[in-house]
Amino acid sequence: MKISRICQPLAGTILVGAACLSCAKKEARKPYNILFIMTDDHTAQMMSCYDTRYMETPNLDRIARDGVRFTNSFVANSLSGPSRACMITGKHSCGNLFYDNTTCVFDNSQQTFPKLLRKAGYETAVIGKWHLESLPTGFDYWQIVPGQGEYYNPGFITMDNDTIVKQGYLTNIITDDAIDWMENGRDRDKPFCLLVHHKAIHRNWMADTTHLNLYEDRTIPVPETFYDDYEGRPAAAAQEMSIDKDMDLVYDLKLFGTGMDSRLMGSYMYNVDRMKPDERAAWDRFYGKIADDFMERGLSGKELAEWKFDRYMKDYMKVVHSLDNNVGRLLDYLEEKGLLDNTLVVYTSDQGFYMGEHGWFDKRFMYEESFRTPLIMRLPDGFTRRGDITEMVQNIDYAPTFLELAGADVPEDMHGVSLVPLLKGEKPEGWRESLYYHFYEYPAEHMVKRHYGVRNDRYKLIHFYNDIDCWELYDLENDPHELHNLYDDPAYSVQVAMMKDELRKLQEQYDDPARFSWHI
Ligand code: SGN
Ligand code: CA
Repeated sequence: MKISRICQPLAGTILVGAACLSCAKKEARKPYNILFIMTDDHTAQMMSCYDTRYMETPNLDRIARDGVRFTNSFVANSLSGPSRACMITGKHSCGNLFYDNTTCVFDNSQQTFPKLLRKAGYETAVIGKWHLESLPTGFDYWQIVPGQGEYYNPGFITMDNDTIVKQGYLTNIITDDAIDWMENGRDRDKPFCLLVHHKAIHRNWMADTTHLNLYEDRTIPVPETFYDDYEGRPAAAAQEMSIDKDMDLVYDLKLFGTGMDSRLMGSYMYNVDRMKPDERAAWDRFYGKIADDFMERGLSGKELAEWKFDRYMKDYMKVVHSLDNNVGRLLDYLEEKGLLDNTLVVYTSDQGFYMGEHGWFDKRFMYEESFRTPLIMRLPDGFTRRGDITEMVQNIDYAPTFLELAGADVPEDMHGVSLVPLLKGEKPEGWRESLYYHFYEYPAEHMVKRHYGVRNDRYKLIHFYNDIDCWELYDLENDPHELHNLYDDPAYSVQVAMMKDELRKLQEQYDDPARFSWHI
């Protein structure tokens, strides 16, 4: 898809007539800035603009209230590195060749939207989590955390490939650095595209010590599907991401000092040993009480599983709280500096997450909670669309969106589609009716089997492959929690065939070699 400029500069020409006057007005408009905030593992269930059951996120809600909320936003591969590669290239994993977190290094010589924006005259920067293994390219400025990053007194890799340690809590530091770059670092003669990419809310959900006491008085009911038995879904049964069985009492739930053994003790110690003495004292005081209480209770069975769920939710919420505050700081900065109305502010996550649904934490599956990702935007002047956008969108769409917004061409080989027409309130004809998904990281942590699939507004078809050959079909209208696999139900043979056709079509369209490995 090519975007052509409607208005060419007419140097030295006297403009007469309404059409030309509006043309001249458009040319006078300053190019839009882009502030792209992305978090890690932040799921829509934990944002009050999407879901009011659990917690309040007033600053994120500000973005949605003043702008738009996508209600059908998805990723292409629900894992950090791959998701970031899809986002930055506008291509599915089969197109950018970054399939998983464990074996891949991103080929940083390939085409990405920051490189194209730079060519179009933008100043580009990324601050925070990167997770693509090779160093960032296409940025005028970058400062990234190594790998997953550390919550406390974290390391950063600088542009001269040095590792430095900064003092403080990571979510605050990333925001400080982002504001500092906007204020002092950038070339003010150019529009900017700044990627603020947080480690929060990634495992093991370590809150800022100043927020430890939040949410402690809340009673949080387990979700409806917490006790899922995975009947008819062998791949779902095979995972290792159960709150009950796999969530670690020391590393994840911070029950240190109880004499309890933990496979992840080293990881826990690595993280808490980074704290300054006052931080560590506050931490140990808070979790020490919880550990004492836990030991006294002597929980087992369902009670233990629900206790773990409750602690997980509370820790996660504390980390979100900090994130929400820091998003507020960024919005305030833009407002104070008069930049807000000329900036597209995007908030999303690298994928969704399970908050106890199916009994899980983590992501990876093409089931709704982790296939979806939150997406809200505050729109700059000239974009009047507000409220919900219900079309199916995917993280491969961000790259073409930013390019179109910048007035740059969208390369033909990008798989994604610009969201700009949706942001303008148009109802573009022929909008996609189905989405493609492919997850590759197996065998690996959490043991979610490889799978690809297709989803339309009613059905979802998934094929788990590799050391399993298992198909699943869900009727999302009648079974929104995806508990009943209809694939072998003769009453659904027509839907199975229809979805297989669609899957084949998408695998051809995106040139995914997986299309050669199965037969109808
Ligand atoms: C780490 C976590 C996993 C998580 C992956 C991927 N383990 O390995 O629980 O699934 O990251 O997450 S931990 O013991 O290191 O916390 S991703 O968001 O980066 O893809
Ligand atoms: Ca993630």
